Amino acid sequence: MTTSLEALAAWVDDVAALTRPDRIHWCTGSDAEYAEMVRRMEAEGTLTALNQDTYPNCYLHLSDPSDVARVEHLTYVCTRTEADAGPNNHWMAPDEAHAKIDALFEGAMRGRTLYVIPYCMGPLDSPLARCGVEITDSPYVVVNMKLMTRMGDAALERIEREGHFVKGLHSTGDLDPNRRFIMHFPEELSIKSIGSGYGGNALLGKKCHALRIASYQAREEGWLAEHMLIVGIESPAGETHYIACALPSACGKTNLAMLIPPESLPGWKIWTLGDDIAWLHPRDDGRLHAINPESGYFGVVPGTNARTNRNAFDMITHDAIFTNVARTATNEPWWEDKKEGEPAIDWQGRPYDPASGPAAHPNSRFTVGAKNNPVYTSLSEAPEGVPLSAIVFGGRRKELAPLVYQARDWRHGVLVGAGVGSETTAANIGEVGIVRRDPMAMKPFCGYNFADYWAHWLSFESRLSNPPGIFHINWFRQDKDGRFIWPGFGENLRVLRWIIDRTEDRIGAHETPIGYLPHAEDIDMQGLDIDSDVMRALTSIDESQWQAEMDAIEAYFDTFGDRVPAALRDELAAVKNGLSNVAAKAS
Ligand code: GTP
Ligand code: SPV
Ligand code: MN
Repeated sequence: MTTSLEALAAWVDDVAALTRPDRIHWCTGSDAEYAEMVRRMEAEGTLTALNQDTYPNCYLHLSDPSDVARVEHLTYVCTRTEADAGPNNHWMAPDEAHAKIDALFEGAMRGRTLYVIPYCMGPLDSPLARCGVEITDSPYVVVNMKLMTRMGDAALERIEREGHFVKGLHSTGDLDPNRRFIMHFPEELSIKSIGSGYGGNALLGKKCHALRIASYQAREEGWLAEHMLIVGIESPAGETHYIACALPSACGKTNLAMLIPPESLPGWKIWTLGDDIAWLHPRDDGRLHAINPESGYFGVVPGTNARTNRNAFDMITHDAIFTNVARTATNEPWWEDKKEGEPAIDWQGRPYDPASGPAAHPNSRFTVGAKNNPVYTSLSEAPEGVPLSAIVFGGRRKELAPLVYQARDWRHGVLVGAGVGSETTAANIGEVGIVRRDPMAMKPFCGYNFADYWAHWLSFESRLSNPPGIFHINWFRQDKDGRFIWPGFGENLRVLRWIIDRTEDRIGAHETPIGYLPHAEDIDMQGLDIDSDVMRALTSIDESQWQAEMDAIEAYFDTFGDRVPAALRDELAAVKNGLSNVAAKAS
């Protein structure tokens, strides 16, 4: 036994009896252990060293071609009653789910090593952090968890002190999609995942624990677990505001969290606290505070270049793991839009041939520790987190949604979040580019019924005397030829400035039925050449398109029946009413 905690030792024994590994390894989290794992994977051929002169300590992993993204259709929330999981989740009765997945775990680790990974989500000394233990037979999971979480001895010490932890059981299995399941048991605080070695399916601290299980715990305990980046924005005068921003998968969180201010806005600084997940807690000061439970990034590679995001580009030139990118003839990693080098070998290890699709998989990823980021701030370790000035929702919408707008108040803000729609991306296996409802960017990640989740969000109105302002952004409007009309990336700082000025009551706005829109002159356009027609399109709304949108949101709410909070229905009715008044006036 390698732990003083009886419950943990017993669980590891039970899992070993079921899965029959050859060996058991308790992860310490040391650098030597990481190096040994890398060596082992190189020996078995599951990790390849990249060019060590230009990309020191960088490695490449190519996953099974059927295993390249999250699998929402195979992801289940197994609460006792189906209604508690809600129409937003796939559901299976807990007994049936355990039986089904345990049958697949039987003997699954024969010939393999069982790794026990104790980890802590959040700073090790934070009262807001929560611990878990992942059991896995994948050394790739071990090295990724080392880069992305506080993992090993220190976490185990805390777990032994507290006496409880979230249980996550993972095996790569045989990678047959017919025997792949990601199952969550929120009432038991446990997760079982088999048949995938990829990202959110396998790194159980991330989406499975820190969002699905944590969102369930957060409702019981009075906080929120959200799919949000956390960023600090320092003005030339030295005033720093913290903003948390929820965007669906592959819609710009990592890039916004480490944005580089354009040269025409001198003196502004950006600090990254988190790029994917935020845990939000009301505190005695009446404000909402945020911590990032993770300590590393699992970020989208394609699109990263020196012009779009120099920080990200530099961050992944050392001590990084790449998954499913291509390689150049000199063994450097390569991806679409890298803007330098040429692909020689594609993400499946074949000689590159443009006829067989992109060289790097569209959902190819990098894994790096947060301290690789040139604009990392040690505030990421602050046990109490940072106070939020604004919460920002958003989506990927080629039409309809303006560049930015502000909700009237908290309640209206909850409607704005609950109504988010976004085009699907390669982060999930399935069709790409279809608009779907993705409330609070949590469609794939909320561990309980969305209607109850919206009620929980609404309850913060009375818990916060000084709530953050709520906003909505869209970087992805397109012209008729499918080109983005907003330059995005560093230029997004202009929008963040407007948001901050609004929360500080420094500027006015144009009131519309959907909320406050910017006066075009209030967005600082110095040094940016954008057609005034384009700016007008980005800062106005088409009322009839918005009427159709509100109808679609209402129809979506209807699928949740009576559980939808009355206050949310009232907010929706008020917006609809406002839109029809405008339409009546116009005709
Ligand atoms: P997950 O890790 O899946 O949760 O994604 P994310 O929300 O962190 O998205 P990320 O920042 O990795 O961006 C995803 C893709 O969108 C990348 O290809 C980026 O290059 C692109 N992108 C990010 N920001 C912008 C922007 O402002 N404008 C445009 N046009 N593209 C952007
Ligand atoms: C996402 O899909 O939102 C991600 C990648 O951040 S994964 O970790 O695979 O969920
Ligand atoms: Mn994400």
